[in-house]
Amino acid sequence: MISDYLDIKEEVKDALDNNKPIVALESTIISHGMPYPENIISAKRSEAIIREAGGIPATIAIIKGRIKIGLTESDLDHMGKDSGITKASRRDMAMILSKGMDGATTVATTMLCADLAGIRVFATGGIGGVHRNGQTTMDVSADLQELAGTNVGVVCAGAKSILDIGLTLEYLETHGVPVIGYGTENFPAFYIRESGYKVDYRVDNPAEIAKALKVKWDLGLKGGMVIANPIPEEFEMDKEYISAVIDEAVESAEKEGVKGKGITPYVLARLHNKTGDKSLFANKELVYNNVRLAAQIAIEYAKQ
Ligand code: PSU
Ligand code: MN
Repeated sequence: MISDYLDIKEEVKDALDNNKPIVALESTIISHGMPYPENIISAKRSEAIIREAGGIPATIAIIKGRIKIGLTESDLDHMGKDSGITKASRRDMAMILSKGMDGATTVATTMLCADLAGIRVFATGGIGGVHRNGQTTMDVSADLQELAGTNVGVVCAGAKSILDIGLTLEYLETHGVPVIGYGTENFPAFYIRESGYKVDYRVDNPAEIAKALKVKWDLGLKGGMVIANPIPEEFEMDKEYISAVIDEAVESAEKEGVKGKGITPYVLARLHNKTGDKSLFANKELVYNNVRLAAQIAIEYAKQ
């Protein structure tokens, strides 16, 4: 039984039983996406924003081989402080659970676990995608495959241009994943509001997004939806500046021979170091902006 592997926190269980709005949050962003202690500050602030907006947060992680749906404060501290926690993507789940290990859930595994629990809305910073040169290396984030098949709406600030955004959008199109722009026609690129690529549809209010999710799943169209929410203007970074830093970080990863699941965390850490934490500040603000929108979508979704 699936329930044998899940520990659902009491308030999340209550929310599930009573159709209250819930927003799932990932833990790779805590353990591998941001440095300590900003990672924990950001995780707690995200939960608080969801509550202020009238939702229930459910941060997801694997602790001692158990899938936790909703973390306690000490769980959050553990995920942020312990530097040895494995980044858990879909392929890692069975081993991490059977060995009783800890695992930080990526977008892919947070979707997977949210779906197991019955949570339909999830907020993060940026999704993984097709890496630059992915047509040769075949480095395509498992996040995209999960979006293709798992029924969870993912609110994000687009994808970082450490990836090939054009190929990422092609992949999503092939797999039937709608890409929605919240208040914009342009697919955002994390630190900047416009990547130069278009979204499939622009939607200007959370109720319309909730309706689209319901219609999609009512029709039996399996898979998620990318709800791309641009970073607020006041926090947007300078395009030339951040592009140059990203190029340098991607080159450095190549030169150092960083491979596989180590690439994204390596590049993120390098960006934070090279920008004197300017990118970390932007990262936190765009996450807060995303969790706020996700709470509004979850509230509308619960009304249907
Ligand atoms: N992008 C970010 N911050 C992150 C991640 C991506 O800006 O923390 C994390 C997410 O958990 C995402 C994962 O699911 O990296 C993708 O890793 P990979 O490229 O190895 O699939
Ligand atoms: Mn990869």
